[in-house]
Amino acid sequence: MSEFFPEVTKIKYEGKDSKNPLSFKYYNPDEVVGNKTMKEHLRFAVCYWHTLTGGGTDPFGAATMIRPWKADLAPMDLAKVRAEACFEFLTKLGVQYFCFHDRDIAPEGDNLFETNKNLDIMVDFIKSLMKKTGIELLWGTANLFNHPRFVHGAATSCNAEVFAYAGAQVKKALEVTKELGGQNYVFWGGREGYETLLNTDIGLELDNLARFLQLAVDYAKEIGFRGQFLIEPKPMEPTKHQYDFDVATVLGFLAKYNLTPYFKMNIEANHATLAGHTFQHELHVARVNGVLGSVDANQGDELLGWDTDQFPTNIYSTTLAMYEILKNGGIAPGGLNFDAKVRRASFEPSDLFIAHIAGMDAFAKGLKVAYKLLEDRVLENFIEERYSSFREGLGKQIVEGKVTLQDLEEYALKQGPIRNKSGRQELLEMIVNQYILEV
Ligand code: XLS
Ligand code: NI
Ligand code: NI
Repeated sequence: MSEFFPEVTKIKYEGKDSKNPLSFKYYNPDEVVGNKTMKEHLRFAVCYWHTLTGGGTDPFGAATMIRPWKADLAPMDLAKVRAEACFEFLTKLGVQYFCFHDRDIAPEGDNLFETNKNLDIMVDFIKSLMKKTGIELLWGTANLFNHPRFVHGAATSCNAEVFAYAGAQVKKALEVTKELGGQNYVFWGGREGYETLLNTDIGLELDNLARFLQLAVDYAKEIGFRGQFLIEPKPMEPTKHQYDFDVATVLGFLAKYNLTPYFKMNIEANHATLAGHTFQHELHVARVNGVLGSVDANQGDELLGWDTDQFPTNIYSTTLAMYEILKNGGIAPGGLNFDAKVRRASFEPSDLFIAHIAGMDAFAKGLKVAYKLLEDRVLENFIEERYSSFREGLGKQIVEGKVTLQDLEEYALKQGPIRNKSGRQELLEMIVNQYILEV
């Protein structure tokens, strides 16, 4: 096998004083934080679509990426060299997991039969690379949005033939994910949403989406696929209104269709911000509802209203994300998947390494800060005290469901002037900053 990135050797931890861009400054895989190593806490994954397949096109310009393989190879040959390059990349970076869509790893053939044949060949090929390198599959998924047949959506298409095609594709993607030992399976809504209500039957589309997910649950059971099912919320893009808007919306949908037991969430930072939430908000809502499953680690741009999928370098955000993940008791069997792409102008192969290193370091630092914040119970103690009125007297009775409106009236008529305490937001922000700077 030829080497694709000869200018890069295995990336090492050199510590925070290193000036070497191709080294970790904070991510030290074997360093123990609490009861786990950093590697076990963070469970990093590389995504195939942005890092191996993406070429850097945008609506105004052609691909810019210089990649160490020839783009004019026959489609299956190209698929194979990409896979080899992928495993060299992961090995040199020291990342244990990858994620893919069916169509990232193998090209479409003339019909579904040929397409599935291509996929089978590539799955065999990738399986042997996984065996050789020890790298594992975090999750698989089906691309139900790129091909023109999905113009009106997949499971929520107005066309039953498209529903059938999408079902066949998910069936195969589940088999392939199982074959490669995938620990999770992701449903991101692709084009499941609408552009205008003037031509849309939302009721039927949502019922169909639920039917589609139930079929996947049933088939997974039938073939013995035990990975965790994940839904990845997103509020918009590519459709104007995506059905899986945010965690709260998906929770309501799952409850309505009795699908709650089978799904957790894959939270993407940039999708949270598009929904008008912070990354922490979405992680937190998922966590307190017991559905925090995995993370697509990236970040958006505060000034741009689309899914820019930048590498996550904002330490404030990674700190609060790791705080939620630690409070969740970890992220396994999910992980931190870099659903992120280098900027179009960062077109050299070494930029791929630098970008991932930047993201891994930002999460490693976030992990350490979050661990210390939790160890010192900085926010916990404050929050506990803030709600202390619900642990005794009337508050306790409210929580225990022992009061009526008449009781409340009786109490309110008798009580003196109400006294509230400061929420001390600025104090807490000051303390979080102190931890970020000092840990
Ligand atoms: C798109 C999504 C997509 C999913 C996988 O915005 O983030 O990349 O993660 O289908
Ligand atoms: Ni994503
Ligand atoms: Ni995204």
